[in-house]
Amino acid sequence: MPENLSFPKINAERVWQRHMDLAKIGATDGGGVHRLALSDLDIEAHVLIDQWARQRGFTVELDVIGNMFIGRPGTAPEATPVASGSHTDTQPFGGRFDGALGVLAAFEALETFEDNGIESPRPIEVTVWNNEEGARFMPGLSGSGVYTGALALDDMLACTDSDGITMRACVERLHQALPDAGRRELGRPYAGFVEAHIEQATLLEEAGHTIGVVTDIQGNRRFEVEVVGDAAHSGTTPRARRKDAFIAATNIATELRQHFEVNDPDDIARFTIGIFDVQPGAKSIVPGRVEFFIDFRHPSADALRKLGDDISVIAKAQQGRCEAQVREVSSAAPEPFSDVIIEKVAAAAARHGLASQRMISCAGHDARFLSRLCPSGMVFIPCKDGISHNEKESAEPHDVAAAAQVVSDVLLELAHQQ
Ligand code: HGY
Ligand code: MN
Ligand code: MN
Repeated sequence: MPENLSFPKINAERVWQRHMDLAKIGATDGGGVHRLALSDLDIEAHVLIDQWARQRGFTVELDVIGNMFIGRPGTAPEATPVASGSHTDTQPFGGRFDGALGVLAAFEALETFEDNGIESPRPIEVTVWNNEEGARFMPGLSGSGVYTGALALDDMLACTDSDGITMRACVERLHQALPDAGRRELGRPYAGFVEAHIEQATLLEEAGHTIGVVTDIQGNRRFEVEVVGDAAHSGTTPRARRKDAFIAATNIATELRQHFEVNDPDDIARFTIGIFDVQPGAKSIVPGRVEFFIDFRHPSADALRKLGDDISVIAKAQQGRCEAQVREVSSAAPEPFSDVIIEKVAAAAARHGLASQRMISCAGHDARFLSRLCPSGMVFIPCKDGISHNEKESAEPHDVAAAAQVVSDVLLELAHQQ
């Protein structure tokens, strides 16, 4: 690493404007963004970023699972590249910064290197990981998961959305929209990865700190619960003869909520039922079937195992005359990030006088899977009141600029590292 490495200043106005321009694609009346993975709007976002990249002379590649790679060559082209990035897909009626910050902070770093004629031995890349949110195609993090070998390509390409459209068809549409993009093979190595993201909680805001130096990412377990009873006439069927799946499912959900509260006095566990589907969903039919989805997260592997295993026990105990089935659909262990990246993020914050603190990530991010491939880490900035996965999500221009500056510094150091 050269002793006298100088760190150029990023262009705060430009990176903010790029956020505002990207947020126009899928903008909602409520001030957020609705841009599901590889929807026409998300493909439009990829086309815009491709245009920006080509205007700057950067290379653009796509892989077979819909990830996008924007490159700036190094002086040692054979050297393994370093990268930074995140995702452009959003939650339904999500925010303007979740994902976009990580892509645009990295893109600003590349533009800053270009503006300053900076050379680095290693090539530097911006990555746009497909389907991070998992709102349209389950599971989420599938672009980075397939790229790093954590998820199987064919399984993910075969996934369908609620209209029966396959991920494969969406990836083909992305490739058709960007016919000049090069092809990237899955799993091409990196020498280091850093992802900027809004914190999506309130620790930084409460502490008055600008930068979160992320040390770990908590684990998760996700479950589908199916409760089957008997559909029946709501006017003629007495209680004694009902197998009401709604009653059974709500008893199960209530018992689970209480169980997770009693066993989590410090409010560390994150237990959420975000989907609750009552079928057939008619006014005069006693529900014969209910499906609901549990998202459970925790920083402790023991707590994930213990409390997660309790879910099917409680479902069976509360099913009454109905039949409850619990299916675990995905899980990920708590992961530490790389000390190399953690220390570079901390040093960059200090270098620019940005107040920082170490913290874990309670949300899932692509950096989790990049950790399988290379030393990886994350940098957080505050978002107002910790609001995210909500149209009201907001961040400040100076915090967005701080994220871009830290990413720029970390990438530059990594690109000079042996
Ligand atoms: O759900 C998550 O943690 C991520 O924001 N998709
Ligand atoms: Mn995100
Ligand atoms: Mn998200």
